[in-house]
Amino acid sequence: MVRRVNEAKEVLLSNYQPGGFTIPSKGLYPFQWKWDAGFIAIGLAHFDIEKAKTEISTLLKAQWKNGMIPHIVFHTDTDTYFPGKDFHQSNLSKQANPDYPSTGMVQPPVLGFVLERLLEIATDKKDMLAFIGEQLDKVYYNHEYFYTHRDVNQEGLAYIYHNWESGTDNSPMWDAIWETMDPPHYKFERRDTTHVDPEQRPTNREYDHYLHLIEIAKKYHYEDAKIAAHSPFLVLDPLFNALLIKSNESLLALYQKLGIDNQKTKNLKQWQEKAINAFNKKLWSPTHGAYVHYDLRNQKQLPYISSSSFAPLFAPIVPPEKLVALNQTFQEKFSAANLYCCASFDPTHNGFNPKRYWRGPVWINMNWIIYHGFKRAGAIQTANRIKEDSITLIEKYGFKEYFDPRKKLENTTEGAYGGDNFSWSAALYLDLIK
Ligand code: 9YW
Repeated sequence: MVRRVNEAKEVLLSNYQPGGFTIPSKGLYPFQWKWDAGFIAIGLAHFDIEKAKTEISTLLKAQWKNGMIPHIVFHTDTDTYFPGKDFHQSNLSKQANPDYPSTGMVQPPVLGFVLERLLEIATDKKDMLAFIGEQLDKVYYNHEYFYTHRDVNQEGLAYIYHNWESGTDNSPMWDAIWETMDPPHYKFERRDTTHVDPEQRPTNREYDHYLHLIEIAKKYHYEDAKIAAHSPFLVLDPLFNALLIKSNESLLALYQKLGIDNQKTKNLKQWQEKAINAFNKKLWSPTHGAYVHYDLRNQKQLPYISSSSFAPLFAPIVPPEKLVALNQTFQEKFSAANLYCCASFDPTHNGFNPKRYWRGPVWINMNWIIYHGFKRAGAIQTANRIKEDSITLIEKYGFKEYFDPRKKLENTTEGAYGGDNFSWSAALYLDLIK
């Protein structure tokens, strides 16, 4: 198939904004999203290193006083997205950054390993290392925030209080939590469904749950301890915590490159050891042969396998015996010859939906994480399959937001869904073809 390198660059440049950040997709997502910014910077680094650095520094300017980096930064005024800044009201929090209206929640902690990747890509290593030196403590404070404000049991694992914090917004695994809630039927006007077929998006009732969790957080002025005490959604997510552990590892490597050995690196090492132990104790399910989510509010594992179950492969987490079982689960459920890798939810489960958002479709950022995971584990064939499938999907369908895992579709108009010219699909394509 024909390479789409120039198109990928055009997607990123056309989504780049004068404020020094890149929107994920025109119309649909008009602000800066946290984990998107990280993946986008990796793509930009392949052809415009200055923009890659700016993407990160713009995001970090919006950091809260307590170290939190928000999930969306509302750099501009536009009412084409719901829920926007007037709904989230970050100014309710004493910790918020008054100069940057944002949401009061987070997204997966990608910045540590993104900075490490930027250093690998940069040709001028000295310049990039100087940039990293300016930013690294900010990322450290973000990790400190997770371990001091988001770890209710002080066990080394950070909780999320909203499905949007997971990045995997409407995964079927949240259904078990929605069943414990009965939120009001809110009156609101969805904006996403004016851009994308509602069949490919969450339902209105799902949005009631999403909004209700935010209302609870707002009631407590986004104070973490109060949210932890009152939110019906309190989850230890294997994707989120695996990326945090991976980023800890990257921060330590980068501090070492900068010749820094201090209290921060000591703390990182301590958090890391505790986190890896707790991860394997609490998030491993022998029944599933995979890592799963843990519902802290109801004190039980959520019995579902998803692409998040394999994210630990990307970090120094998985011991040899678990690696064998995890690989077997992956081969049995996710690598069927009639499917592109990797479905975002267990394709053998009846909750699997190949078209709807995080309930089944392939996402390029998850593929990038799992590809690096299998590579790290030495499973090169599987890693290459994931890489090749990602490249094929993009070359076949373009830079869509998510892709149908089924190779044979009844209808030829199917295959790729959600937003068009989606930034992280373009960015990570540029990285994967290297
Ligand atoms: C939303 C921006 C975001 C991603 C999320 C993805 C989707 C929708 O788009 O969220 O309204 O926030 O689920 O992971 O960061 O690309």
